[in-house]
Amino acid sequence: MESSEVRSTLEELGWDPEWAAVATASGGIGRPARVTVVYQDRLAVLDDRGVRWAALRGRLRRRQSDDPLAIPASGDWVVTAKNPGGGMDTVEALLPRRTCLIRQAAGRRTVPQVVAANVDTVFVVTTPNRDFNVRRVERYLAAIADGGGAAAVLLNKIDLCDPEPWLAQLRPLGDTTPIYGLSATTGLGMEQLQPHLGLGRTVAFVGSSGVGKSSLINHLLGSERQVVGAIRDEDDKGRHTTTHRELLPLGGGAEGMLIDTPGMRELQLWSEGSSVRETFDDVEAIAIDCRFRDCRHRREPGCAVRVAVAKGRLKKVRLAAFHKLIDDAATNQVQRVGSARIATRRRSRLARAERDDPSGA
Ligand SMILES: Nc1nc2c(ncn2[C@@H]2O[C@H](COP(=O)(O)OP(=O)(O)OP(=O)(O)O)[C@@H](O)[C@H]2O)c(=O)[nH]1
Ligand SMILES: [Mg+2]
Ligand SMILES: [Zn+2]
Repeated sequence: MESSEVRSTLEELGWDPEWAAVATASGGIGRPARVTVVYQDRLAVLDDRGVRWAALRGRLRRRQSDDPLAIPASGDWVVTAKNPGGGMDTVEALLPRRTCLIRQAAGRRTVPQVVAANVDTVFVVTTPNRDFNVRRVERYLAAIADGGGAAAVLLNKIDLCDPEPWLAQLRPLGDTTPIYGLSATTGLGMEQLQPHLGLGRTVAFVGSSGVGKSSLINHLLGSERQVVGAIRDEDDKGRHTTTHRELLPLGGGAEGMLIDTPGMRELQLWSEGSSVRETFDDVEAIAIDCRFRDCRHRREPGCAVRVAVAKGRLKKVRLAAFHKLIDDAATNQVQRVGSARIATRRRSRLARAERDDPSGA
């Protein structure tokens, strides 16, 4: 672990009276600390004394084997205690999250995984090159809406081309989500991130490998703290340089905390479907005129949404993306309910086939 870590007060780390009340209610006795990095058997936590290792108490470890969401993640607040037997401190309690970004972890089964917790704003980073994909950004926004934090879309690397046509493609994603063009390399537009930072505030960077999440973080930190890796010439994709999610206080007189994340192949939505509708407020606005209140805009008679597509008032790809998200959310819900019971062989085979289907990506 780095010894040159920045010292922060608990308040700077985001602690407030509400958290104190929650900690008391949790029954965990000890010191509050914020999780920075999580490894298999231990985690690094940060408090006003600096950073140290901690291990989960048996009770918490047993709970997490039933519930993957009980595993602490970067950004979580925990209550820690000295280990009477010496050695690493123990994590006594995981405090309920205010916001959390969840994805489906890759693996044999569909398991939810917390990407980052207690984040005020999630920055979805994308780039004006061959890796650009509006639909992917849309999926990120839906997952963020589910988790409860605010979102902003960052079009990074605008030093490479005229960003306007790319920004124009992102703007229809919503009136409430800010879209910023910027460059980690030249610093152009970086000031747009400042309103999201500040005392006790936490932002997280998500997006495909190679979009420049770590570069943006280094620029904000004013140091080469995070390793950065070149993208591939053949398709502009990154090489998965960052391997761990990590919380980093800004320090150096600046207030706020940053969470770097490894580039995800696909943030597979973990969603109830309701926020899908929020993300597609343009589709919903037209759907008011559908004959049926629960119209799915597929083959129902009197569907105003399909009329809008036919008349060119709504893009066909936009409706397709809407359907795709609804389908993903439904699949996830089925799999989640399924895994809570005893999964039959057949069901897990089905889930696997669905996950491995490349057309479903
Ligand atoms: N031209 C230009 N290149 C950039 C900019 N930001 C990042 N890069 C380059 O893009 C490549 C990838 O940057 P990273 O910061 O490693 O990307 P990342 O999103 O952290 O990638 P992973 O850790 O793999 O998820 C590096 O070669 C960076 O130098 C930018 O604003 N402009
Ligand atoms: Mg990185
Ligand atoms: Zn309809």
